[in-house]
Amino acid sequence: EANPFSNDDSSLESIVRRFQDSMSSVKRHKFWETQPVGQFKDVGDTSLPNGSIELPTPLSEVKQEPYNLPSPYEWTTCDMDSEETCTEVYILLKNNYVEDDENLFRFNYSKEFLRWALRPPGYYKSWHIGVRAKASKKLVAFISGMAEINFLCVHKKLRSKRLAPVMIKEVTRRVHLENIWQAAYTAGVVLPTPITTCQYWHRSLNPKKLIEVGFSRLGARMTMSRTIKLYKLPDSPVTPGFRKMELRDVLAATRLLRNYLSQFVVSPDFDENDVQHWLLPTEDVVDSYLVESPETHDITDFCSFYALPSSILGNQNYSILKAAYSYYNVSTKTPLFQLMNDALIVAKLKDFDVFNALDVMHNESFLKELKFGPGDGQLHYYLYNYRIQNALRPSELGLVLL
Ligand code: MYA
Repeated sequence: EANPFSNDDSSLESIVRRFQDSMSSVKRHKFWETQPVGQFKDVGDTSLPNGSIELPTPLSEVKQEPYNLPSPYEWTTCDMDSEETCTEVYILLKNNYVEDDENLFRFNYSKEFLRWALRPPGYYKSWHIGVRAKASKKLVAFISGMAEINFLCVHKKLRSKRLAPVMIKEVTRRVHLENIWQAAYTAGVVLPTPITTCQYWHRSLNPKKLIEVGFSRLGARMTMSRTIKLYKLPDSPVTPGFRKMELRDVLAATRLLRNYLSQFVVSPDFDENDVQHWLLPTEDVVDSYLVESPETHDITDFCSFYALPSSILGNQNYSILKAAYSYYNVSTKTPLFQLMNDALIVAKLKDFDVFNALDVMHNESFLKELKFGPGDGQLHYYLYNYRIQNALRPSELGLVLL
């Protein structure tokens, strides 16, 4: 860090101010302060307009060559159609991706999941960016873009070497080359500046295992058998006409979703191709159910969740935590809490240990009633090159990223 006294602006006032800045609890972000994102210093400045922070430049002015990496490393484009490359990405993430604060669990996205998440309609291969060690060719870092940015991962042994900023700049360059100037991303860390901060809630499905692996704790004045009874669910869904989504439902589901999502301040603009890709059930990756009215055969309600297991680190008895994550849910006839109760029932039948949901969209209305408990994890949502002056409430957000 620069010496706060080294600048030649040496009025007492500015020395004091710079000293205070250097000591202040507001973290500096050497990289993020250079990027077109809402800056902490601008929070509350109502004179700044909502919308793009930087205007698009002509494509010919976008840097044509990749950014320079530190010399031991080289760029690689990860071909997710290749079984071998997909395995390499899978292994990098399995060993180095996101952990909880206590390092008990680490996300373990399956290969099938990665192929699904990284190859939606119209995806760009060049946005699946890897970094290899030149000498060994080992894959040591990854970042991917889908206009949402995800799976930023640097091998544990290469942390804090400022590799992440180069990777972010490189993915930005490749997105710009496709004439796209905005992106969405989420992170567990606070960066300049979240558009909203959401909380994870967890509904135990297999409380005994969750307690044994340290995911949850036995409540005060609770025994194991009372806890198991508390979380017990019916053996099958209760809503008449509740069934798995099929290919023939894509049009009806798209209509339902588009209509529902249009009420949120930030939400995806799904067409039928997107719905077929993102919501049509894929074994062990994503599951969707809907309610078909037994009388009219109209599709009136919809719920979905994706499968994201976590590795359990250092437990003798269990190695995998099976978690389902609430995705997009729409209720027009069936009360949302009843629809989600049916989602819990089918998730339990599929042997998930826990059902997770963020407090986005209308989720808050069912969380407590359905015995979800608040987690300690927070998830911050960000937009790149788009200012929203007033932070949103989680319930104003209609977007779930994987
Ligand atoms: S979120 C998941 C992120 N991955 C993990 O948490 C996995 C485990 N951790 C790691 O692999 C590393 O710790 C990572 C950082 C790779 C995260 N998002 O290289 P460094 C900033 C954004 O020395 P490392 C996801 O995938 C940090 O504040 N920036 O650090 C969405 C500092 O900058 P500044 C982050 O620890 C990703 C700089 O990096 C994050 O070795 C969205 C330090 O770099 C983070 N999660 O590596 C990316 N963590 O000094 C942005 C740290 O300014 C996309 N940093 O504070 C932006 C849109 C781009 C497209 C635009 C198109 C128009």
